[in-house]
Amino acid sequence: MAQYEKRVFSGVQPTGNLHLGNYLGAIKRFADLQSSYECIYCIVDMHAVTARWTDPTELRTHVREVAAAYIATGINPKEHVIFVQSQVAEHAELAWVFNCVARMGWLNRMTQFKDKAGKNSENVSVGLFDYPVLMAADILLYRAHYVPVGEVQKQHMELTRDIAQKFNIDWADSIAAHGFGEAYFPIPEALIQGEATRVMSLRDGAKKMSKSDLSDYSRINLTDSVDAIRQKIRKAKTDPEPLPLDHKGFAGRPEAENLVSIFAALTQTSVDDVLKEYGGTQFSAFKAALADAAVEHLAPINAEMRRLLADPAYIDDVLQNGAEKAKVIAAETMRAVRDIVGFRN
Ligand code: AQP
Repeated sequence: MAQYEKRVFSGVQPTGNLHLGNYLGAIKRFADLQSSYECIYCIVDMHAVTARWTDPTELRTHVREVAAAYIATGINPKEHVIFVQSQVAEHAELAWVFNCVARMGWLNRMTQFKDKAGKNSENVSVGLFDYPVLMAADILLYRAHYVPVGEVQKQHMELTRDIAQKFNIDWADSIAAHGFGEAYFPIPEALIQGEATRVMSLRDGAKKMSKSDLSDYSRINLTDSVDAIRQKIRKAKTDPEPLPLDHKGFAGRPEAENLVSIFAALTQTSVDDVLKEYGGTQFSAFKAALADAAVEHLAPINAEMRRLLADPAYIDDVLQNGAEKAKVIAAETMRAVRDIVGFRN
């Protein structure tokens, strides 16, 4: 394996319906980072059960789907690490230590919990509330420097940084005494980049595109056929006005802004450039161009995912190898953390 100075970590939940938002907001950039950093990409099945338990067979199928998406989008599993969170017990172990570092007030401020729990906060699992602490453990277990994520994870990334900082301060003497210098955990940086860091639902520009949306027409799935992609874009909600000439024209038009941002991200241009070309155009013409761009971009990924999913033994092999590599790093971190906090090794 090549030597890299810095490490990247990110994860995706195997909750089915992997969509264009997951792709443009996160997965698309995973492969781009592998030439500069050591990359560790996780399939976070322990997060996937925080909202509800899934049928075990379905969960394993969804795990393979995320692995297939990682490989199909260009991540090289020989050079980098693709693995499943529940195969590395240290994620849960470090999360416990961090449960005793994080403060209730910090977690009470997490807006994603409020959104996901809604009016049902007394009845959701403790795991859903604690999700951001487990996420901090995922990242810091590998002492990662960079974390490519969508905009929705911004607040959780700030919490991860707070946990790393508090751990480093609370245990500063022990960290130094054990030869780790001034700080044990690096303070990780979120990479929230691109023109589509928050892709919205195709049915409602005020709602994020989401795996759990009951309407399949709200999202483009990475496994959608060419016909389905074209039909979903044709039916996407818009308004009767033509495309605006500049950014200001998006005021009160979230669906228009969403489709233009998706087009910019897919064609690797900027929203401004898209408006230069399509400003004043009717949506019917723009949607046809958007559908072409989406198909051109997603069809090869879709075909490669299908090819990989037809060979589950290969995917399982990649995941087993990945878990073995991840376990080496995770064990080293936990050994150090046990020394630092006074647990026995
Ligand atoms: N709509 C989105 N636009 C941009 N990025 C997004 N991400 C998720 N939705 C969008 C990013 O995808 C990565 C993996 O997400 P996740 O599996 O942790 O799921 P999530 O953030 O809870 O959102 P989902 O996928 O839509 O699932 P549900 O239905 O459970 O809410 C993350 O980097 C995320 O930011």
